[in-house]
Amino acid sequence: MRIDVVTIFPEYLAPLELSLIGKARQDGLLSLAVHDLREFTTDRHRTVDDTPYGGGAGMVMKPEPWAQALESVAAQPVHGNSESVPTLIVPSPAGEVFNQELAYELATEDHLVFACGRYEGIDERVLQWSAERFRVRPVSLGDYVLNGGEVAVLAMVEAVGRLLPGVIGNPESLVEESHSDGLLEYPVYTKPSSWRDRNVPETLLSGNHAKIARFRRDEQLRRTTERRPDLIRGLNMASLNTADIALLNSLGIAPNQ
Ligand code: 6GU
Repeated sequence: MRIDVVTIFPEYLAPLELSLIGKARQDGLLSLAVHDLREFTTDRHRTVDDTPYGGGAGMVMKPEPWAQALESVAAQPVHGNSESVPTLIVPSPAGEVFNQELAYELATEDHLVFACGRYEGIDERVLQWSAERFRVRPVSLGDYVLNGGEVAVLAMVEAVGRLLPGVIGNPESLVEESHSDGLLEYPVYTKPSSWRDRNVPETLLSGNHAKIARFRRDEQLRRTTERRPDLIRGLNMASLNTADIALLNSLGIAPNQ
């Protein structure tokens, strides 16, 4: 996969050289480039913003530097596939909400471009114009406001990058993590089995693998009911077995049908 990030703060993306994503880049599993939007300005002051038409607070990012930057990254060939349409992700609190399902979808793409807005946002015409060469997706991390898209890009690139083939040594660890089956992850414990008068749940020491699997599943359902009732409401009934439904009933939840 190729990823391009356009930003006025390239240094903000430095952590993408570290850890799992940094290693994936070194190993050639991910080709990632960060571009300074100001490199695509032509005036002496390298201006990227201006006042909003219609008035109001703050500044708006000017269209022309964005058009130059996006044309430049779209023109760079992506190894393996010259036919595919790159996806332009525009981080914005006004976007669709990013989740694990979207991370899986984006992980199948050949070329992702992230356009980091600052100030009050990017001139809307850039998004319309971009639709001619990109699949454009405004994406939000959740219902709160960041100062710009850079921190959101760090989160999204990590969530997508770890799903690329070969990035995580043991792909089994992707199977049982939070959100992979619509539920939160079960709690985990390690040695010692007794620590400051707190014991690891007995079942986990039993060696009975069927009982352990049931215990963990119950804990997932309990935790998700407590912390994320919205996820329980959204569960696909076909993913629940008789024991799951019994546990949910014991928590006072009668799954639909
Ligand atoms: Cl993706 N961008 C910005 N600027 N603020 C946000 C966000 C994104 N997601 C939540 N808040």
